[in-house]
Amino acid sequence: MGFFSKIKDAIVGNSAKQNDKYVAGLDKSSSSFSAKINELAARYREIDDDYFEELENVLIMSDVGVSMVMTIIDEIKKEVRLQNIKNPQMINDIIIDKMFVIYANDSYMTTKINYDDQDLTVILMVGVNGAGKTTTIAKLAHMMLSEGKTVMVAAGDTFRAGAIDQLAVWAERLGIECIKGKEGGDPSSVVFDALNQAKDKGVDVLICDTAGRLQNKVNLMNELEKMNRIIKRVVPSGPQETLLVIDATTGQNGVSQAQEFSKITDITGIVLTKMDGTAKGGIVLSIKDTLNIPVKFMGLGESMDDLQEFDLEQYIYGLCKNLMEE
Ligand SMILES: Nc1nc2c(ncn2[C@@H]2O[C@H](COP(=O)(O)OP(=O)(O)OP(=O)(O)O)[C@@H](O)[C@H]2O)c(=O)[nH]1
Ligand SMILES: [Mg+2]
Repeated sequence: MGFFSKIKDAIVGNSAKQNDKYVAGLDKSSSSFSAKINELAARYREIDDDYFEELENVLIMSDVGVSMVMTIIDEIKKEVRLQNIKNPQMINDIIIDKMFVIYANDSYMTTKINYDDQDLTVILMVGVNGAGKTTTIAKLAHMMLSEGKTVMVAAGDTFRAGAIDQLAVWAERLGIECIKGKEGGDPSSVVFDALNQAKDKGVDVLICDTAGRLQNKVNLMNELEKMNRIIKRVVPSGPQETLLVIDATTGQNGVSQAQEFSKITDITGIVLTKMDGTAKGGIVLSIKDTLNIPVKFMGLGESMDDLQEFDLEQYIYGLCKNLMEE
């Protein structure tokens, strides 16, 4: 059974299984994607080369990524031939299936945070400025607190004016401790300080903010290397997670940024922020295709509880629900 039918059976018409946050957060992407596919189906009487060319454009415009689109289109063509489908109205389930079968079958990718039972879990947040690192730290901390974990944050962005206060304000709201240094100071020494305090107090998780903007790539690389060295000195298995935060509204630029970052430091997971602000939800597929790093979380709004663990079925449902309802 394909994805389409599986998800349809599991989620459509079963409101208990529908995650409202996904549905609301992906509304822009969903409306745009479904509208375009439905519009194509209405305009074409028969599935022909022109139809496929337009379908290709729809996928590319949804930020799926060009090479991935080619593969998907090839697969759809094969299936259409195999099932001898002529009517574009009948193709929705094949499109959805082929888009996500590749994602799901390729490899199993965990979306769980790699918590350390034996030691402090250290999470490093990286990404270009404005991507949503600091906000995501607050959201993650909020999520962990609600799971009963103890959390501390380190204001490792000493570069941008106001960055320390921004994190400190979130920490106060969350009722957690924020370890900070001076603006313009050495971020690694802030992190070192935070590591020791977190260990002393037996905290479960330390989340470290970093600067998005350093003058150049070499500086950024050196900075992150130093931070990693210092973390390992205190927590040999750390950082257990280095999460790269990407602004989904930047589309293929975001994907290029991710490629650059993955050359600079080992990334264990991706957080896609501002999914609520984009109409091009296909970026998830593009990231999988170009980087093969799991998307672990999605930001679907600006408030504390607008972070969701990435769930492929909910994502597909959120993105394609208008194609699923009869
Ligand atoms: N709509 C929406 N806005 C978001 C989301 N995540 C972050 N933002 C907003 O994006 C803006 C930038 O977020 P920050 O968390 O400050 O980004 P940053 O990566 O820490 O930026 P720098 O500290 O400058 O490097 C803020 O206005 C956030 O409220 C999201 O999932 N959805
Ligand atoms: Mg920040």
